[in-house]
Amino acid sequence: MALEALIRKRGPIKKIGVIGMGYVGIPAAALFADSPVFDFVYGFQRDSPSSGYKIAMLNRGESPLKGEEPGLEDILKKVVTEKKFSCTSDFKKIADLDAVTLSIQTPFLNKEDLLPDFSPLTEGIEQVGHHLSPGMLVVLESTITPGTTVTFAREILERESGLKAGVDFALAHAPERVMAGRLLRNIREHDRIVGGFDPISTQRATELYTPVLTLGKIIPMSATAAEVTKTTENTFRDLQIAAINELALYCEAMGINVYDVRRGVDSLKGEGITRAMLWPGAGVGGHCLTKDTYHLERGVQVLGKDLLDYPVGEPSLYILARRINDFMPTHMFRLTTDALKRTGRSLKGAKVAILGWAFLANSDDTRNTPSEPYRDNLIKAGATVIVHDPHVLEYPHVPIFQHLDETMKGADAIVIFAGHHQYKNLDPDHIRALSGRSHPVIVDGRNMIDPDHFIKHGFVYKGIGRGDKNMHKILR
Ligand code: SAJ
Repeated sequence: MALEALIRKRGPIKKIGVIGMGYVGIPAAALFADSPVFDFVYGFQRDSPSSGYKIAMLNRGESPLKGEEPGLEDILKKVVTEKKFSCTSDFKKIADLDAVTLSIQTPFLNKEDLLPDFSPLTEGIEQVGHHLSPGMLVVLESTITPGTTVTFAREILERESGLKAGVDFALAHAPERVMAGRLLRNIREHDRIVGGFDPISTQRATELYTPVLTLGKIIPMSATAAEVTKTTENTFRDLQIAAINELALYCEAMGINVYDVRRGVDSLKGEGITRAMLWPGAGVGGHCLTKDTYHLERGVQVLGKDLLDYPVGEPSLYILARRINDFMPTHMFRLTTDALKRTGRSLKGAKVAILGWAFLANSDDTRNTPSEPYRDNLIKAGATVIVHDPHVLEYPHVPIFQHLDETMKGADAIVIFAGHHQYKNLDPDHIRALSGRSHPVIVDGRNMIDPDHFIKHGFVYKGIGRGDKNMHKILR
């Protein structure tokens, strides 16, 4: 029976499964369950030692997610009380459902060979395949390499079920666009890219997501176009950050202030005239921008193999952008070394205080933090390093201090890596007294302090993009 007839026979989507109770799956399941359009939602979670605890928590209407998620626990308590949602590790229940979404992380094993770690996602897809029934809709929400839905995922589903995509079941990719702290709002208000294996799959996936959107609209396309859209969103952001980082390095070399140039370029307004002038900084961390470029690159290598026309011998602009952003912690190391040298000190035996371990300002998220390679280089050079972060309480093998003064006692250099608001009003006199040095070094990786304020108090200043200040006269 053709897919359309199977779907018509099954009727509107009523029972939904969400696989992967993480920061993507939990709000998705809660919003599906809270919609009057749907009857019931199962949240599927492996009962593993590391995350099995989530099952009982979620069935009590409690969120296992760290950090504030406005409204999430209220909705969870509501849908659990109304018996519209329950969390289970019994994947056999998939067989009774009309639609299943998979929100399982796809980190990279290592950046060198662009091989994503698909094992957790594979296990989830196999589970769905085992219990797939005719007329069901399967949607992948994880960020995946372009081509994954219509090849890798489809092959597993067809092999495990004996059914065929586009004939017996609908298959789509609807990438998540959620950011911690705004999960529910993002799902409701962002437009939702919905990419089907075929038009019928796109239509069925549109039926699934429309009820949870408030301001957001559905943007239909093919599954592969949806995968390229998602990875491109972050690739282009990473590219824009690399562009301003490279400009900052140029401005330092030319002795000018990158923020003057940024303000100047930004002043060019008018329709159709856009310059995405983002902010130069000590580096790019997180689990989105550091990964999605490699997904896109791998996609074009696999899908566009031998078909890609590109300047011979030239590296991918996007990979080069990654290299520039990953160079920024190295540049911070150079700035630190040069600043210490200006007062006759070397890194060997110097005490360096790193302010900020989180990869993002005012956050406790430390994934792929640029502070880490910088700290590794300092230790290799024989420096003593102490790390401060008001939001990060612990990190494997790195002691993190929450008391700022403690961190700066006896420091030869203070280096700002995260734009936490605590670092906006550092007092030069106080820090100088704590450091006990006549000319302490301060390196500003996030444009948090006023250079003159510190230079006047005898500091040796270096700042990303501050070519106008980085060779200042040492006062006092
Ligand atoms: N960064 C800069 N300069 C900038 C902006 C960011 O150096 O101008 C650095 C940050 O310090 C951080 C890294 O880049 O180390 C990433 O920052 P981010 O603001 O992009 O935050 P992420 O990594 O959490 O990105 C997420 C992405 N959201 C999803 O994938 C759903 C991204 O698409 C969003 O654009 C971004 O949040 C956002 O705008 O908040």
